[in-house]
Amino acid sequence: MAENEKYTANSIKVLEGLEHVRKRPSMYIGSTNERGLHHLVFEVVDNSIDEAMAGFCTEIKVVIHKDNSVTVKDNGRGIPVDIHPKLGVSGVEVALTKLNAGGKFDGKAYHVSGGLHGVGVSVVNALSEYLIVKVTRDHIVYRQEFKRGKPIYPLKEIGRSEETESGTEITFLPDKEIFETIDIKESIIKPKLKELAYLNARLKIIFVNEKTGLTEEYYSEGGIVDFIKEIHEGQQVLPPEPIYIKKEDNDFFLEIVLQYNSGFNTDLRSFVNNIRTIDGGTHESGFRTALNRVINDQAHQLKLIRDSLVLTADDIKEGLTAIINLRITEPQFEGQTKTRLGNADVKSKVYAAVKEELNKYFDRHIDEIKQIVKKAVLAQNARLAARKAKDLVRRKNSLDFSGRLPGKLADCTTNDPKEAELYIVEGESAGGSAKQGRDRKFQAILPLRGKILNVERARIHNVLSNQEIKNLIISLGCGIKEEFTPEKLRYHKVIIMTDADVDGAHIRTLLLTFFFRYMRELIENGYLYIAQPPLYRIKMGRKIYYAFSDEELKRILKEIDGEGKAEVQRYKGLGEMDPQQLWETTMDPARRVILRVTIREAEEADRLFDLLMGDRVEPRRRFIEEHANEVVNLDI
Ligand code: 0RA
Repeated sequence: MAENEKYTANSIKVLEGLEHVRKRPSMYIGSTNERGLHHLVFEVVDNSIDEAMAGFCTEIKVVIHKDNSVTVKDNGRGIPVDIHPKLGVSGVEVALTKLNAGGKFDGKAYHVSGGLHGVGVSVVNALSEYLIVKVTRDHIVYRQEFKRGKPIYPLKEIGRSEETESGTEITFLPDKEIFETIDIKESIIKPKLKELAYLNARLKIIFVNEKTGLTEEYYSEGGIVDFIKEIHEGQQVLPPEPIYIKKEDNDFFLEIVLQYNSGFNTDLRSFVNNIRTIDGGTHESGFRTALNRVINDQAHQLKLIRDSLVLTADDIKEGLTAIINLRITEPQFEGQTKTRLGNADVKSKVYAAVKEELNKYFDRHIDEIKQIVKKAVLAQNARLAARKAKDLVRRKNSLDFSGRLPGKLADCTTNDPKEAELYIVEGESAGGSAKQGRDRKFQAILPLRGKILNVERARIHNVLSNQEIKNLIISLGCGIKEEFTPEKLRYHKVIIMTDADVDGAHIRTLLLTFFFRYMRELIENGYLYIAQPPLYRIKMGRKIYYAFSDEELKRILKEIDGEGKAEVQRYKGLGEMDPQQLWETTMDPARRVILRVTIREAEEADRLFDLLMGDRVEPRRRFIEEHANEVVNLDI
């Protein structure tokens, strides 16, 4: 293939690449909103920062012009101007038109890759209405201009600069056809440049905003140590001088600064190749693990705490501010916003480095480790005390009517306890009928899962861990035992409504026992009742009768004898009554019979309960013998 054919083929490829950037800008810069717009600026700045990290650049100037064009100028080596042997164009043109060329053919240690930065200045070029690059090398100044990524003319020599030996200056105007807005904001650019000056000690960054007239210089001799001092300005700190550690080899640079303040928060800021990793990652986790390890080891070695005591991560991080500045060759940024470091090997490398360097530091700073351990112990004690207090409050609150009412409670509309009634109903189906049949103005229904209650009845002593009982306590709102507050009771009639069978009797006994032991006053005040559902329904022609006992059934049948054939239905459970029947027979205040529970009855139930559930075999046997007939009857 002839040279010129090769060149033509290459430039077609290049143009196709830049076309794609313009067609799908979000694939390269994340979005075309304000965020994407500012990525352009940082992309260009990153290239100059790379040059500074490589040790060839000491000064970067960023200018926002009135028309929102931006100039980034550095005094690095300058993008190579010689003709690229394969591509046949200048290095400058390659850097600005070839995707992912990035201008870095030297394989230099840490330049940005992955993430949203690091896509290369060619992307900025493709998304700019125009871009002008000026390169100075050996005092010779070169220039090239582009329009929407395409060169207007090849790189040309335009003169000499006596004061500048080398450097790169790029001016670009973001393309209004691409971006939702091209308003470059000081509030976004300025803090980032400031941060970059801290992350790159002894690099001078000049920021000029011609739109606002602002000119500022950011320069830090101490780097991240100055950074943490600024964060902690005016605060009480420990130790007085921040702890600084550093580890560096061929393709790994790590520096960390840490210091405590008297607050309770943790401020961990990590950066990888100058990019903030807000979602953390392997470098952060390596640091945390090492810090916890070293502080515990030191505390034990120096016998500052007993062997069995472990300071947790929570204890150690309270009031901690730390800045991690990591540079590696091939960072893998993960997550939606590419703000978490994923490189697996980084964790162990950071861990080892921090452990070694921090131990070295503490070996020479005994006073500092003593004070830090003291602070962590204090944090631990405070945390344990706080947890205890919280648990106590929680335990109280769970039985307190301060939170929400249970979902199972169908409450009444009145707020006046004097007229309000609570029906405690055995079983969900009877509960459903009661909800439909009630007068919702003053009658509330709390269904209890009878089976569960019944199975758990033996554990009355753990009654407070039973969800059904908890619901009951919360519904009543008045607390229990010593904390029982009658003024808070939400219903002045509490009515137990259970089936007329042996399970129902068990549950009634359990509830009576509960009230007797936990809310005795409720009984003493005469608020507790037992509903009397009918046992039989007698239908004679169009007339309906209800009988509440066998005697009553006999009496009714006698009375209506001769009027025809009576249909008798025995109710085996509340669930067999429809809502209307339940209302008529058991809930309508005008027609129902409810029995007020006396203390004597509740006490009897409590004794009965103990007798039936307790461990005392002898009295139980005697009881069953004495009441054998009743028990048999109940079980039918
Ligand atoms: C490739 C090689 C060299 C420097 C650069 C790129 C470079 C790129 C940019 C972008 C903005 N400022 C920059 N400064 C330098 C090294 C050239 C050499 O070896 O002399």
